[in-house]
Amino acid sequence: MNLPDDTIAAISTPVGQGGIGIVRLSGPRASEIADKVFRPGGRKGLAKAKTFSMMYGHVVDPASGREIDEVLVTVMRSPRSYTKEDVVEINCHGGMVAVRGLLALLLSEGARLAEPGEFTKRAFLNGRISLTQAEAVMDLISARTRESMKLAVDQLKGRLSEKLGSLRESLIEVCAHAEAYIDFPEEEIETKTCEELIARTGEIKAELEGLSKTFEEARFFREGLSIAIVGRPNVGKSSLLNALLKKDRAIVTEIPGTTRDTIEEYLNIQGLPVRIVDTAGIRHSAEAVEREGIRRSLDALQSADYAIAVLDGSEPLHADDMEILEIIKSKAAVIAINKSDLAPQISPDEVFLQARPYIRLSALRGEGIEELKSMIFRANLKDWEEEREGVVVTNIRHKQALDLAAAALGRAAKILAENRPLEIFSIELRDAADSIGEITGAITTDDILNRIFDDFCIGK
Ligand SMILES: Nc1nc2c(ncn2[C@@H]2O[C@H](COP(=O)(O)OP(=O)(O)O)[C@@H](O)[C@H]2O)c(=O)[nH]1
Ligand SMILES: [Mg+2]
Repeated sequence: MNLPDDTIAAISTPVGQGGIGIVRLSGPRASEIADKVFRPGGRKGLAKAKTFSMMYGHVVDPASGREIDEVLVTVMRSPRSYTKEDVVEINCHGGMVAVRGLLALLLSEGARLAEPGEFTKRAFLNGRISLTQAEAVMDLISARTRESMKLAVDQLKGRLSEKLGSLRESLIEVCAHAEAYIDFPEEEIETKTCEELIARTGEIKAELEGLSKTFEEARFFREGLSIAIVGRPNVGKSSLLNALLKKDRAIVTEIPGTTRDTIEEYLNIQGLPVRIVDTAGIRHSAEAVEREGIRRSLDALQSADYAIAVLDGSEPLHADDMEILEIIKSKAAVIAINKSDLAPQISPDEVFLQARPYIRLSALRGEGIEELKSMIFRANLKDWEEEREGVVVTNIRHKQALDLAAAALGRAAKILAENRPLEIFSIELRDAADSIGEITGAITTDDILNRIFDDFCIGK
């Protein structure tokens, strides 16, 4: 892979109005290009500026000599910068015109518009960070809760890549050990050595599987846990959504069928980012528009990680309720028996309730809501208390590669146990090492890089 040699520029702050807007440059010509549009307040230009110093001055259009904005410029020289290249950051006023005008000038002076994530990609290509660290940058930016952010920061510090790096090294050692026998075929491999190789392979496999298993729960902190609120019309689904959010988000009326489409909102449950979807009531007899709403409800239910099935506790169970309970049978779910402020008509020992966690609550009065949140947290994060302090995997790409590596090691151990040739054993081991290398970026392809950095934001 060729190392980049041109100079890129992009707006690094969000689009819109703000106090400050930052345009960033990286590459060998960063300070030269910035200098062309910068009129320093003092005597020194950017080319002479000390690294990590900030200079005051104006951006001037070199063609017309017209002053564009008043700015502060930071110069960070290679290799001690975000990308390991020369980096210049220009802080200008945070209006759309100012930032865009500045960027346009830099592009006309020879910078190239950066692709999404290209600064971080350069930090990776130039060897400053691993691939998992680069991915953590984006996780950090998109984190919705502190807990999510903590996991991203851990990964950014390199905890995961260090762990994987050392596992990969161990694998390569085992491989070298085995290959010594391939190179000297006259030396018969002893049973004891063979057992050792199998044992080491098994240990590494177990570590990989342990890491892969953390994904089950840790992924929720990166992707968010998605929950669908379902139930027949008028049981209080929208009221429950509002109570969970502590605001009037969804329209609540006594008229059945008020919610026609799904409504999505975000919620933070003890650090767990949750995407919650309020759905249209599911019932049998319905006209066309309502039927479309119901279809969407069922879609939302299907794609959700978890469901809250709402019942109206002030009415006896209805055929539609039974149908909904049937639909969610194969789903991780809690049953919320709403309207606990009214006289109860559903008794807890009605059969179906036995098999499911349930809670009585009143969306109207806000009673039982915190308890419901705790139930959701506990149900989805059973092992989290133990796992959260260790190294965890939050990214599906990492999990899939770990699984591939573990499978290859499983095959490898079997090959030795069956006295098949060491050559095949070592091929499986090398495959496993390659899969791990693809996670950290020790081994990479343009394809992997494009897939990762295409999801980044511009200017990062
Ligand atoms: N008494 C009582 N009424 C409620 C409660 N939750 C919702 N309701 C009422 O039930 C009706 C339907 O509520 P809504 O949230 O629109 O139900 P949805 O159709 O399932 O979304 C409204 O008149 C609400 O005020 C509750 O906990 N107690
Ligand atoms: Mg509703």
